[in-house]
Amino acid sequence: MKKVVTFGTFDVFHVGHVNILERAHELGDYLIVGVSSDALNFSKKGRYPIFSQEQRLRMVNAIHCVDEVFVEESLELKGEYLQQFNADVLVMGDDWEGKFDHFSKYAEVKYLPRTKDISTSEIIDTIRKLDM
Ligand code: C2G
Repeated sequence: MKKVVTFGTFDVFHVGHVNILERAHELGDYLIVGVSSDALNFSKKGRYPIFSQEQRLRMVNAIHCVDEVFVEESLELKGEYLQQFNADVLVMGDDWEGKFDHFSKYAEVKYLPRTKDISTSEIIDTIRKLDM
């Protein structure tokens, strides 16, 4: 069985997230998703996600092509996670192109094109600007 692992925050879940999860699943038989913890997000972006890690884990886990989810506590632990899950493929969006090549000793590293014209930060901005 070919195992695929991917990572992300998946905050304010949108169709770009669905697209990458479906394409990641197509690269193997079993898709495992590491969902960034609230603390990891705070350390990276200086703010907490809109949805808590429990909610984000539940939403990602509810997607039909996702077989398993876990909490990603640190960006640096990717090698450990890949070994722990016996991963064959690591999938990331191409906004991370080249950043995780050194994990190719644990799994084949593939970067998939991002879906154009949609992002969590743009959605948050649009909602903020709504005149309600
Ligand atoms: N994505 C995409 N198209 C978009 C938006 C996001 O393909 N329009 C992809 C990203 O490339 C990523 C996944 O969806 O592979 C999750 O996106 P984010 O939640 O923004 O993830 P990020 O905060 O970049 O991940 O180890 C990585 C960390 O977990 C952070």
